[in-house]
Amino acid sequence: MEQQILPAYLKETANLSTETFGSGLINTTWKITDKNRSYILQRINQDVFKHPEWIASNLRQIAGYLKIHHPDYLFVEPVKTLDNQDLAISKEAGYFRLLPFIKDSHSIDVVTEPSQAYEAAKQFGRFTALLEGMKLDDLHTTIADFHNLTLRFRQFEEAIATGIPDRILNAGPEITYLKDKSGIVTTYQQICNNPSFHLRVTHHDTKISNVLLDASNKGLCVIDLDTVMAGYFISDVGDMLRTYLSPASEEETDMEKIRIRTDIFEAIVKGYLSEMNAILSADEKKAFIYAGKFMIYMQAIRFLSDYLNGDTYYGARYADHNLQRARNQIRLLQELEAKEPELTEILNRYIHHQDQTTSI
Ligand code: ADP
Ligand code: GN1
Ligand code: MG
Repeated sequence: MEQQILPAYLKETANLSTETFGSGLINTTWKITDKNRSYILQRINQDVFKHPEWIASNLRQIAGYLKIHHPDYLFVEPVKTLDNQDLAISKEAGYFRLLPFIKDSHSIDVVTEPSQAYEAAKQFGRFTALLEGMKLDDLHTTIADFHNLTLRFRQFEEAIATGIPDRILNAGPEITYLKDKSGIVTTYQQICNNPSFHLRVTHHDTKISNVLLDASNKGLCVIDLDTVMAGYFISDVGDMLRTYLSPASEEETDMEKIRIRTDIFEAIVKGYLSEMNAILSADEKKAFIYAGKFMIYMQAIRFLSDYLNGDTYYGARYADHNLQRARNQIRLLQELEAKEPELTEILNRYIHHQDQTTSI
């Protein structure tokens, strides 16, 4: 599939080598290597992104803003097709984009050291901070209601009402548990109505593999920008907490391996606030740990809804895969709640420290 699209971008395609790359669940990614340079080719999943041209438009707007206001930022802009388009379109295979492969960069899939969490959190914070002056109206909403927890909860209730009967039975304890925790949805609704919480340019997919690091493991920039749109900081901080705190990923089926690493938590706080401290309101900073609950809970109900509906969104590599993923997220939520007093102490120390620094 990838072979047929390359002539749209490159005059010479005979000697290219291609390999599938990355671990995303939604788009398909290849690394394309030429004699002297490499590219990343991506096929945009149109079931999820109904308007790929909106993603292209967002990237153009952001690139334009950064060129004027922060010209030194390494923003990975798509390569234009030979006929100067942002996307290559094939009738059979859909929408594609090509990116320059950033030389000497790499990404990681699992956080093993606090320094990695610090670098990533700093990069995601920096991205939002640099774009603080950008008009949100200039950005399209590439997935409507993507992190709207009220809607996700409604979809979960629908799946419980209309999903596959055997699966609903099978997931009884998980359904009960998640319904009982719907206070997390209520808090989200309060946040939406609280004028101290602000919409900003938000990445919405802050897993560690979406940060490019240099050879000495310093953060270079953020990538995987399809879901960049207006949002609350709880989306970005929350997904970092969700995916960095535990040494075991969302794919882990041995629940004993899921635990919260407080040193990683501190690194996320430090890294994110190193860029966002002056921008976030006091109420927002207080919601830092809630952000983790928000994203873990949302992912749990998304995985469980998909299980009940027959794995149509995330797919499944084995029977009950999405049920297992939901169980994993439930365990992570429980572990986070158990550690909340300790994490709050760390957060308070840090917010306090930051405030003192600012007032000097
Ligand atoms: P997905 O997560 O949907 O597969 P990404 O855009 O995150 O897609 O790309 C997958 C991986 O490819 C990244 O984790 C990173 O390792 C690598 N990658 C993506 N874009 C670039 C780039 N411009 N330069 C270098 N590596 C990249
Ligand atoms: C999807 O494509 P990927 O793997 O980066 C999903 C995220 C989920 C994540 C869970 C557009 O992200 O919201 O958190 O899976 N992206 C979309 O692994 O639904
Ligand atoms: Mg990615």
